[in-house]
Amino acid sequence: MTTESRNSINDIWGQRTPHGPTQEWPIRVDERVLETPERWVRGTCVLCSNGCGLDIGVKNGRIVGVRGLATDVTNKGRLGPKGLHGWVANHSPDRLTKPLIREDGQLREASWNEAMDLIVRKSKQIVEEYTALGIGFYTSGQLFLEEYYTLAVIGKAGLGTPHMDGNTRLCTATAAAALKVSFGSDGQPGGYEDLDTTDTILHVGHNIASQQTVLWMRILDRLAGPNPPKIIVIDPRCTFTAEKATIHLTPKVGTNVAVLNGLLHLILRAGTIDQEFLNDHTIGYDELKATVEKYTPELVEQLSGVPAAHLRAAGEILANTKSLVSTVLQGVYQSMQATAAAVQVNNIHLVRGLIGKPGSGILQMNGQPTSQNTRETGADGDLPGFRNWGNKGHIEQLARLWNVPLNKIPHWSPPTHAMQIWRYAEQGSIKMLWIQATNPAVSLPQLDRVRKILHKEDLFVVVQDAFMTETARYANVVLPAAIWGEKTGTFTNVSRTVHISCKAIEPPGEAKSDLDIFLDYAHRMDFRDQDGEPLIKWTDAESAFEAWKECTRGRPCDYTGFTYEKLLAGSGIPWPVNEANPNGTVRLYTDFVFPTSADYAETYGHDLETGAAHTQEEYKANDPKGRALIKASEYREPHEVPDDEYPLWLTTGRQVYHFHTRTKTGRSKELQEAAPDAFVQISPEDAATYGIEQDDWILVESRRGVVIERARIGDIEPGLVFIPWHYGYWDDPSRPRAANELTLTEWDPVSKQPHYKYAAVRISKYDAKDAVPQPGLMRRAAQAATNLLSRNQAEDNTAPKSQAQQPKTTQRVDG
Ligand SMILES: Nc1nc2c(c(=O)[nH]1)N[C@H]1C(S)=C(S)[C@@H](COP(=O)(O)OP(=O)(O)OC[C@H]3O[C@@H](n4cnc5c(=O)[nH]c(N)nc54)[C@H](O)[C@@H]3O)O[C@H]1N2
Ligand SMILES: Nc1nc2c(c(=O)[nH]1)N[C@H]1C(S)=C(S)[C@@H](COP(=O)(O)OP(=O)(O)OC[C@H]3O[C@@H](n4cnc5c(=O)[nH]c(N)nc54)[C@H](O)[C@@H]3O)O[C@H]1N2
Ligand code: SF4
Ligand SMILES: [Mo]
Repeated sequence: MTTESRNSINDIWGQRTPHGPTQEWPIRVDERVLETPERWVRGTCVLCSNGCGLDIGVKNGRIVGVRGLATDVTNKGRLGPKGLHGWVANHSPDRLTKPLIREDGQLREASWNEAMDLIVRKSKQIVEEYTALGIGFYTSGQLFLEEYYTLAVIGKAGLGTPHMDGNTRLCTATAAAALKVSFGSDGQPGGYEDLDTTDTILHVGHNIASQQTVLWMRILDRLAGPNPPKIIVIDPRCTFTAEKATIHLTPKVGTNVAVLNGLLHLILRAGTIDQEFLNDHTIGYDELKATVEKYTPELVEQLSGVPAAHLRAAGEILANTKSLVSTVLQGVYQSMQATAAAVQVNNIHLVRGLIGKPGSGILQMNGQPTSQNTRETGADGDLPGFRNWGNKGHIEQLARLWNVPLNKIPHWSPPTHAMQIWRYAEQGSIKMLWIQATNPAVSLPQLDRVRKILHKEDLFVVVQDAFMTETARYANVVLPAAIWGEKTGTFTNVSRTVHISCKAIEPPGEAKSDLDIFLDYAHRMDFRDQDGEPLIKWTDAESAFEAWKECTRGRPCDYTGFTYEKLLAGSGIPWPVNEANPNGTVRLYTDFVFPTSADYAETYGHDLETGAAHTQEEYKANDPKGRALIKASEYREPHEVPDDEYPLWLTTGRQVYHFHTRTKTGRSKELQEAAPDAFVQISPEDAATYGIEQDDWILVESRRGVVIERARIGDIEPGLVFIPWHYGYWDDPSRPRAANELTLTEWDPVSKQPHYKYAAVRISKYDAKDAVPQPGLMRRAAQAATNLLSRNQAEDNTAPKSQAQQPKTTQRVDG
């Protein structure tokens, strides 16, 4: 019998528990169990970056429900719809339970020994013939810290390949880049606690109401209490978040820098800058002043479409507020001038001195639950412990720690970013690509290209996942992974708060944790240190964590004061945790000293326009020595803009009920029924122009591909269409429907994050039965549909399912 504290599908955020700036956020425990658990095991939700503490209810070796952890600083007991429902995927009957090996074009079951032996033979052969540069790793923002660190050491000190990055490149590379540009290192300056007291909240390209539902509950509770904060939202769509805004600015996609420069212009003009803070703690203000001078509200209106009066109203709030929390996410990170725009948000805080003080903080948001750890451990294009690849001293620290020769660790250039790894695989210099916990055949831009790469005969693809994803179908070897609830590990949320999540049940069949898979690989590859001892000296999650702690000593993300025991004590704790801060650190930079000095900084900076990296010498010549860096940027037009042929803008994003490619949420009956299929959201004006009615089928075409979706009309600016990108082909291969068929292969020059948030498209009404096939068009649609499945499973299925088969949804357009 299901017991739930609320129906989170209909009531996404639950009852208000109002609080004012002087009160603590009250406790409210959310729970959903299918049966009464025999025991509760400590866990943490992995379905977004919020990191909500919870208990996993277990009965007869199965998960039967979850309950929010009342003592946890992050959520005080609350859980959102994904947290309350997503765990059912653990027991889905279609979990992968055995390794698979491709033989004669077909995947067949194999033993672990056989599968790992094949991977090891292949690795050795490639290293021998082409060096370790023939091997690339494409990892995730969804493994645990201990797993990433093990992988990072394997890649950097075992094999010695620079080709390792995560899907975090698609997700939070810009968060890291913007923090490095302004403050010298990754690490969020503020904490969630600042939301409890702040006067103003600025959300830029972030639909927090849908994407971090529990953090939004915290804000809703402020709005319901005394002295509520003002809220400014910058988003071209009318989202759930925008509904609550004091001021909602709706710029054209890709114009964030114009809008933010306009806001800076208004703040400077108001004369409310903190001159003393600027003099003592920053460098670069004069350049910013000169740059934003010309971004008058009138010019910004011309560039972005935001009415001058709206911009002025937002500028007035930002110029006068006594405290400010800003959150930034994909509407910035995946849009034009990503890093440049994210940095302008940092600049708003710096010019007003609103940083390192209670109620003032910047959350350059994360999206995935553990993407902070991909970055910390260097399993992405960074080095472990926020070290600087251009600083020889930092490489020496790692060489000493791992006891390997300095030159074993690739540091002659920055680690290869994901988009380049895929390019190398396309070109053939990467011969083996090991993909873990990510589903690029749905999540990367320009899917037709991605499928072709995965399909290449000379690319050996290993996929490590819990399900037979669209990507796994292309693999040469599939490794069945244990997931959340089936393994122990730690991870860090966007508020720098580290949580532990424990093993509650056994994984299905022969599935193994990613940590055990990596350890097995290291053992079989016989990686050694300079003394001939095994390179990887740990054997389980806790010993991996202990090893990691040493790697962070003295770095901004100092973990040395953590233990598993401390993490189990009842709440998450924000790093740094060390001798000086045994109970963690809610807010960074309270002394206004930033990690920018040349010997400490994680980066020597980039030109925001071209992405060109500065050298150590250049940086040292003007060592900021602890001052924050103010970097200005001119607005540049997006790379692809609507024209006669493709007259509309496309943007893509998420819905509240699904997580990414739905491998978990799509297996929850309740979540899937709440959001059963993709759609294309269009304005009433455009619907009238094209003669389109609610729920009509629409053909959407870009220069790269086509999709066929149903129309949802409303809550969007004319000229813009939106498609949620959650829907691939594992549960419906009948029509091209993945938004990434349409998106473009371009990326930000600094963060290298791809641009998912704009592309030029055209739309037309599509009737599967009556459509007169247009030459070219139908061929492309047909080709797209047949390419959707794998080498061995492609079906010729060119038209959408009949309309009767498709569930009609009456639900409002989700923000
Ligand atoms: N329910 C749910 N929650 C999630 C996830 C999920 O899949 N589902 N995924 C998690 C992950 S990994 C991430 S990264 C986050 C993402 O969280 P968000 O960034 O909030 O999600 P998106 O919907 O991708 O994009 C946010 C908004 O950007 C707007 N936008 C598009 N183009 C522009 C632009 O040029 N400028 C501006 N200012 N806005 C623009 C879109 O209209 C959209 O509302 O969510 C996390 N939480
Ligand atoms: N058009 C468009 N595309 C986008 C975006 C967008 O806004 N628009 N957003 C981008 C963003 S921000 C992100 S984060 C990416 C996400 O894109 P993906 O990472 O491709 O999406 P997921 O569905 O989360 O894939 C995670 C996979 O890991 C598996 N998995 C879960 N837990 C484990 C585990 O413990 N071990 C292993 N081995 N596997 C596990 C899941 O079954 C799933 O297949 O997509 C990007 N793509
Ligand atoms: S807000 Fe995020 S971490 Fe919290 S319950 Fe929802 S999905 Fe899980
Ligand atoms: Mo993400």
